[in-house]
Amino acid sequence: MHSNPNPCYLETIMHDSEHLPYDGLPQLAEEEMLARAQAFHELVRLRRTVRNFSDRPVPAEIIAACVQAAGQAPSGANMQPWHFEVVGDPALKKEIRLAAEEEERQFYERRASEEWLDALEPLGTDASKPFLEIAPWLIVIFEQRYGIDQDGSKKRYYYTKESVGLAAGFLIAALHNAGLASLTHTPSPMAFLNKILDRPANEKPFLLLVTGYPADGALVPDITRKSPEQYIRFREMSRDK
Ligand code: IYR
Repeated sequence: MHSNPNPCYLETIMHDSEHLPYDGLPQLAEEEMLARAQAFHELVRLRRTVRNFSDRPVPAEIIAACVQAAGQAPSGANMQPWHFEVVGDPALKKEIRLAAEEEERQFYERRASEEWLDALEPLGTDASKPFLEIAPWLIVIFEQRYGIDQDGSKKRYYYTKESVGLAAGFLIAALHNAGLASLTHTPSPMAFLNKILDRPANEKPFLLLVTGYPADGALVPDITRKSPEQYIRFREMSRDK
Protein backbone atom coordinates (compact mmCIF):
# COMPACT_ATOMS: atom_id res chain seq x y z
CA MET A 1 0.00 0.00 0.00
CA HIS A 2 1.36 3.44 -0.85
CA SER A 3 1.78 5.80 2.04
CA ASN A 4 -0.94 8.35 2.39
CA PRO A 5 0.01 11.73 3.85
CA ASN A 6 -3.62 12.48 4.62
CA PRO A 7 -4.29 11.49 8.22
CA CYS A 8 -8.01 11.11 7.50
CA TYR A 9 -7.87 7.90 5.52
CA LEU A 10 -10.26 5.26 6.56
CA GLU A 11 -8.00 2.85 8.44
CA THR A 12 -7.24 5.47 11.05
CA ILE A 13 -10.86 6.31 11.84
CA MET A 14 -11.72 5.15 15.29
CA HIS A 15 -14.86 3.18 15.76
CA ASP A 16 -16.04 3.32 19.30
CA SER A 17 -19.20 3.98 21.24
CA GLU A 18 -18.31 7.64 21.77
CA HIS A 19 -18.28 8.62 18.11
CA LEU A 20 -21.14 9.10 15.66
CA PRO A 21 -21.13 9.46 11.89
CA TYR A 22 -20.39 13.04 10.85
CA ASP A 23 -23.55 14.65 9.55
CA GLY A 24 -22.36 18.04 8.33
CA LEU A 25 -23.38 19.50 4.97
CA PRO A 26 -23.55 16.94 2.18
CA GLN A 27 -20.50 17.31 -0.08
CA LEU A 28 -20.99 20.10 -2.64
CA ALA A 29 -19.62 20.30 -6.16
CA GLU A 30 -16.57 22.60 -6.33
CA GLU A 31 -18.43 25.07 -8.51
CA GLU A 32 -21.09 25.38 -5.87
CA MET A 33 -18.44 25.61 -3.14
CA LEU A 34 -16.77 28.54 -4.87
CA ALA A 35 -20.09 30.29 -5.46
CA ARG A 36 -21.01 29.90 -1.80
CA ALA A 37 -17.58 31.00 -0.58
CA GLN A 38 -17.79 34.13 -2.71
CA ALA A 39 -21.36 34.85 -1.68
CA PHE A 40 -20.37 34.60 2.00
CA HIS A 41 -17.42 36.89 1.44
CA GLU A 42 -19.74 39.41 -0.24
CA LEU A 43 -22.19 39.11 2.64
CA VAL A 44 -19.64 39.80 5.36
CA ARG A 45 -17.90 42.47 3.27
CA LEU A 46 -21.03 44.59 3.73
CA ARG A 47 -21.04 44.29 7.50
CA ARG A 48 -20.22 47.51 9.34
CA THR A 49 -20.29 48.54 12.94
CA VAL A 50 -23.18 50.97 13.26
CA ARG A 51 -23.69 53.46 16.08
CA ASN A 52 -26.95 55.07 14.90
CA PHE A 53 -29.84 52.73 15.67
CA SER A 54 -33.57 52.92 15.04
CA ASP A 55 -35.93 52.19 17.94
CA ARG A 56 -38.00 49.97 15.63
CA PRO A 57 -38.69 46.70 17.45
CA VAL A 58 -37.09 43.46 16.28
CA PRO A 59 -38.95 40.22 17.07
CA ALA A 60 -37.30 38.24 19.87
CA GLU A 61 -37.33 35.04 17.85
CA ILE A 62 -34.96 36.53 15.26
CA ILE A 63 -32.50 37.36 18.03
CA ALA A 64 -33.03 33.94 19.63
CA ALA A 65 -32.11 32.17 16.37
CA CYS A 66 -28.96 34.29 16.03
CA VAL A 67 -27.90 33.61 19.61
CA GLN A 68 -28.45 29.90 19.06
CA ALA A 69 -26.19 30.14 15.99
CA ALA A 70 -23.56 31.63 18.32
CA GLY A 71 -23.99 28.65 20.62
CA GLN A 72 -22.79 26.35 17.81
CA ALA A 73 -19.25 27.74 17.94
CA PRO A 74 -16.37 25.37 18.73
CA SER A 75 -14.88 25.71 22.20
CA GLY A 76 -11.99 24.43 24.30
CA ALA A 77 -12.77 20.85 25.35
CA ASN A 78 -16.35 21.60 24.29
CA MET A 79 -16.99 23.41 27.58
CA GLN A 80 -19.07 26.07 25.78
CA PRO A 81 -17.92 28.69 28.28
CA TRP A 82 -20.46 31.37 27.43
CA HIS A 83 -23.70 32.89 28.64
CA PHE A 84 -25.84 35.38 26.72
CA GLU A 85 -28.12 37.88 28.46
CA VAL A 86 -30.54 39.23 25.86
CA VAL A 87 -31.86 42.53 27.15
CA GLY A 88 -34.90 44.25 25.68
CA ASP A 89 -36.38 45.60 28.91
CA PRO A 90 -36.22 49.43 28.73
CA ALA A 91 -35.60 49.76 32.48
CA LEU A 92 -32.58 47.43 32.30
CA LYS A 93 -31.30 49.13 29.15
CA LYS A 94 -31.46 52.47 30.92
CA GLU A 95 -29.57 51.11 33.93
CA ILE A 96 -26.91 49.69 31.61
CA ARG A 97 -26.64 52.98 29.72
CA LEU A 98 -26.17 55.04 32.87
CA ALA A 99 -23.51 52.68 34.26
CA ALA A 100 -21.70 52.38 30.91
CA GLU A 101 -21.64 56.15 30.40
CA GLU A 102 -20.18 56.58 33.87
CA GLU A 103 -17.30 54.22 32.98
CA GLU A 104 -16.88 55.86 29.60
CA ARG A 105 -16.62 59.34 31.11
CA GLN A 106 -13.74 58.08 33.26
CA PHE A 107 -12.21 56.48 30.18
CA TYR A 108 -12.36 59.52 27.94
CA GLU A 109 -11.46 62.02 30.67
CA ARG A 110 -8.82 60.10 32.61
CA ARG A 111 -7.98 56.50 31.81
CA ALA A 112 -7.32 56.54 28.06
CA SER A 113 -3.83 57.41 26.88
CA GLU A 114 -3.32 60.09 24.23
CA GLU A 115 -2.30 57.31 21.84
CA TRP A 116 -5.56 55.44 22.46
CA LEU A 117 -7.67 58.59 22.01
CA ASP A 118 -5.82 59.30 18.76
CA ALA A 119 -6.60 55.78 17.52
CA LEU A 120 -10.30 56.32 18.28
CA GLU A 121 -10.42 59.73 16.64
CA PRO A 122 -11.50 58.45 13.18
CA LEU A 123 -14.45 56.66 14.82
CA GLY A 124 -15.78 59.84 16.40
CA THR A 125 -16.81 58.09 19.62
CA ASP A 126 -17.33 59.76 22.98
CA ALA A 127 -18.79 58.97 26.40
CA SER A 128 -22.39 59.43 25.28
CA LYS A 129 -24.05 56.08 24.52
CA PRO A 130 -27.71 56.76 23.59
CA PHE A 131 -27.81 53.59 21.48
CA LEU A 132 -27.86 51.56 24.70
CA GLU A 133 -31.44 52.78 25.18
CA ILE A 134 -32.53 53.33 21.59
CA ALA A 135 -31.60 49.96 20.07
CA PRO A 136 -34.21 47.28 20.78
CA TRP A 137 -31.73 44.64 21.98
CA LEU A 138 -28.51 44.53 23.97
CA ILE A 139 -26.87 41.12 23.97
CA VAL A 140 -24.39 40.86 26.80
CA ILE A 141 -21.94 38.02 26.24
CA PHE A 142 -20.34 36.59 29.35
CA GLU A 143 -17.18 34.48 29.39
CA GLN A 144 -17.36 31.66 31.95
CA ARG A 145 -13.80 31.65 33.32
CA TYR A 146 -14.46 28.30 35.01
CA GLY A 147 -17.45 26.05 35.60
CA ILE A 148 -19.22 25.06 38.77
CA ASP A 149 -19.65 21.32 39.43
CA GLN A 150 -22.71 19.67 40.97
CA ASP A 151 -21.02 19.80 44.39
CA GLY A 152 -20.20 23.49 43.96
CA SER A 153 -16.48 22.98 43.26
CA LYS A 154 -14.67 24.78 40.43
CA LYS A 155 -14.36 22.98 37.11
CA ARG A 156 -11.47 23.93 34.83
CA TYR A 157 -12.35 25.39 31.45
CA TYR A 158 -9.88 25.84 28.58
CA TYR A 159 -9.28 28.64 26.08
CA THR A 160 -12.32 30.48 27.40
CA LYS A 161 -11.47 33.82 25.77
CA GLU A 162 -10.82 32.24 22.40
CA SER A 163 -14.00 30.19 22.68
CA VAL A 164 -16.26 33.07 23.61
CA GLY A 165 -14.59 35.17 20.92
CA LEU A 166 -15.52 32.56 18.34
CA ALA A 167 -19.12 32.51 19.60
CA ALA A 168 -19.22 36.31 19.40
CA GLY A 169 -18.00 36.10 15.80
CA PHE A 170 -20.71 33.63 14.92
CA LEU A 171 -23.28 35.93 16.54
CA ILE A 172 -22.10 39.05 14.72
CA ALA A 173 -22.21 37.18 11.39
CA ALA A 174 -25.65 35.71 12.20
CA LEU A 175 -27.13 39.13 13.04
CA HIS A 176 -25.73 40.62 9.85
CA ASN A 177 -27.04 37.68 7.83
CA ALA A 178 -30.48 38.31 9.36
CA GLY A 179 -30.37 41.92 8.13
CA LEU A 180 -29.61 43.56 11.47
CA ALA A 181 -26.96 46.11 12.33
CA SER A 182 -24.69 45.56 15.30
CA LEU A 183 -22.18 47.39 17.43
CA THR A 184 -19.43 45.72 19.45
CA HIS A 185 -19.38 47.87 22.55
CA THR A 186 -16.83 47.38 25.30
CA PRO A 187 -17.14 49.91 28.09
CA SER A 188 -14.25 49.15 30.37
CA PRO A 189 -14.34 47.81 33.02
CA MET A 190 -17.65 46.00 32.55
CA ALA A 191 -18.14 44.50 36.01
CA PHE A 192 -21.28 46.64 36.43
CA LEU A 193 -22.97 44.19 34.06
CA ASN A 194 -22.66 41.34 36.59
CA LYS A 195 -24.42 43.49 39.12
CA ILE A 196 -27.20 44.79 36.91
CA LEU A 197 -27.85 41.43 35.28
CA ASP A 198 -27.30 39.38 38.44
CA ARG A 199 -24.61 37.09 37.01
CA PRO A 200 -22.29 34.93 39.12
CA ALA A 201 -18.59 35.52 39.89
CA ASN A 202 -17.32 32.86 37.44
CA GLU A 203 -18.72 34.94 34.58
CA LYS A 204 -16.86 37.92 33.14
CA PRO A 205 -18.56 40.30 30.71
CA PHE A 206 -16.86 39.82 27.35
CA LEU A 207 -18.78 41.99 24.93
CA LEU A 208 -21.89 44.13 24.87
CA LEU A 209 -23.40 43.65 21.43
CA VAL A 210 -25.98 46.25 20.48
CA THR A 211 -28.35 45.24 17.71
CA GLY A 212 -31.40 46.43 15.81
CA TYR A 213 -32.21 48.25 12.59
CA PRO A 214 -29.90 51.05 11.57
CA ALA A 215 -31.46 54.53 11.93
CA ASP A 216 -32.63 56.20 8.73
CA GLY A 217 -29.61 58.09 7.45
CA ALA A 218 -27.20 56.20 9.73
CA LEU A 219 -23.57 57.13 9.09
CA VAL A 220 -20.44 55.02 9.50
CA PRO A 221 -16.81 56.13 9.74
CA ASP A 222 -14.92 56.54 6.45
CA ILE A 223 -12.41 53.78 7.15
CA THR A 224 -11.15 50.92 5.01
CA ARG A 225 -10.20 47.29 5.40
CA LYS A 226 -6.83 45.83 4.61
CA SER A 227 -6.38 44.40 1.13
CA PRO A 228 -6.01 40.59 1.03
CA GLU A 229 -2.29 40.87 0.11
CA GLN A 230 -1.74 42.57 3.45
CA TYR A 231 -3.04 39.70 5.53
CA ILE A 232 -2.96 36.49 3.47
CA ARG A 233 0.01 34.50 2.25
CA PHE A 234 -0.63 31.33 0.31
CA ARG A 235 1.99 28.59 0.44
CA GLU A 236 1.38 26.11 -2.35
CA MET A 237 3.81 23.45 -3.60
CA SER A 238 7.09 25.21 -4.35
CA ARG A 239 9.14 26.43 -1.41
CA ASP A 240 10.53 29.46 -3.22
CA LYS A 241 9.66 32.96 -1.95
N1 IYR B 1 -15.17 51.89 25.04
C1 IYR B 1 -15.10 53.23 24.47
C2 IYR B 1 -13.87 53.46 23.69
C3 IYR B 1 -13.66 52.62 22.48
C4 IYR B 1 -12.59 51.73 22.45
C5 IYR B 1 -12.33 51.02 21.33
I1 IYR B 1 -10.70 49.81 21.31
C6 IYR B 1 -13.14 51.14 20.18
O1 IYR B 1 -12.87 50.39 19.03
C7 IYR B 1 -14.19 52.03 20.19
C8 IYR B 1 -14.45 52.75 21.37
C9 IYR B 1 -16.36 53.54 23.66
O2 IYR B 1 -17.15 52.63 23.39
O3 IYR B 1 -16.56 54.69 23.30
